[in-house]
Amino acid sequence: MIPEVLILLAAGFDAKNFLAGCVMEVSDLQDMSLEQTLFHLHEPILFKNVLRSSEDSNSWKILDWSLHDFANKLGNRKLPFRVGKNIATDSPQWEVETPTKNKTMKEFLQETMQGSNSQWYYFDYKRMNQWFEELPEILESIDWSQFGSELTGYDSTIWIGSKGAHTNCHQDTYGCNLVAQTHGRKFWLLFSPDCYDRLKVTRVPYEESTIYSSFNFFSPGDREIQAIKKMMPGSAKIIVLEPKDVLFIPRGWWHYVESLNTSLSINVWLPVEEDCNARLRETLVHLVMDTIGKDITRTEHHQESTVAECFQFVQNSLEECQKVQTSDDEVLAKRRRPNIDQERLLSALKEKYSRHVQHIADLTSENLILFLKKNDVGNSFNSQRINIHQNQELSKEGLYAAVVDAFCHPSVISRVSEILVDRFVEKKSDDV
Ligand SMILES: O=C(O)CCC(=O)C(=O)O
Repeated sequence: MIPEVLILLAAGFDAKNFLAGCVMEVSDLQDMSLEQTLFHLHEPILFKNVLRSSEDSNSWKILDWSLHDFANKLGNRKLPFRVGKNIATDSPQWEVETPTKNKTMKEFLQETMQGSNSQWYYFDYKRMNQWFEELPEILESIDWSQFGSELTGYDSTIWIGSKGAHTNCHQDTYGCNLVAQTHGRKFWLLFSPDCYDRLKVTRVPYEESTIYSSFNFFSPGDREIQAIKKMMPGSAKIIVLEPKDVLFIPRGWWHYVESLNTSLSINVWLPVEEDCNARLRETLVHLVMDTIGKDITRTEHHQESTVAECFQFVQNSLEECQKVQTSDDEVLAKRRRPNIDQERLLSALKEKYSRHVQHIADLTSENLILFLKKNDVGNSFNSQRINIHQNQELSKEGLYAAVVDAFCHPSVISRVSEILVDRFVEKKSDDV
């Protein structure tokens, strides 16, 4: 059976495209289930202390286990941890620049919980069903049913890191995101989708379905602080997740994430209708990267393709866009909902889930600085910053990367994809 949440998500919802002025009553909103409500949110939201351990029906068994229990269940299995440094650097410590060390979870805990913390370790962005295939106990210890979804650990991604382990600021191309913090604490910086012209976006280094900001929020300097100062109120947010918290991130929100101590979190990406256009844009980036950009550094997640394969991907994604256009008549129209005023939506959510729903505080340059000082993250402001990319802009490699990056800039790729959609995707007659 396809869970209701997935049908709705697959049907997609882009509130901006809905008829303005057709506003739902709060009483209607109160009848809506949590999973339905999520699609309508334009802003991230925190479900504080929402996860229940095994005594409840919606159980997260993983919460019953300490990190040492978890390590015992993994036994001698070696996991690849990326190793970075807890120092201030000018540019981000990119994934492709951090070497990997294989360690058992026990070794990881021994080293990071007693060690000096001069290095951070991150077993990150790992599909649980690939890494824990023969450990159903672990895969079944995750349960998203509280959010109206039948998804479990088989569909989820895991992140295990020590203090300072971080994911550089980026936007995921697909879906919206539910993140569960099960152990330790994690700091999240969030920026609304329209901040991209302030965040110095880059596709270099290249990771499929990830658009990076070139800012270094681990040890931010003046340019990061200045950029934050110029952001519109409400478009930058800050939150620390603690065990049992769940964060919902709507489609397109940028995020920088950092472990404040040894931490474990799990997430699922939920598909949305607009993913088909995003897929087309990704196939175009893929084409550039595997042709003129084939010498650009990339993460191991990327599978190189021939030119013919790249064009096949473009064609497939155009066909998918066409399918979504035509099925819109039969399926999607029924699932369309009127535009929902966000404030009323939030107040209805709070009324219904008052114990858990919490607003996320706005980020100011002042609270970012306070945060960094209090937690001693990256020792950024007063310490010597290390330049790990000497004169990259002036070198031949720097120019090459800049040209490929310009071809892959989201505004360029969006325009190319629009032209292709106009040319190849037939609109419904009433849209023409
Ligand atoms: O936890 C992290 O380090 C990053 C998580 C993330 O990027 C995501 O869930 O989309």
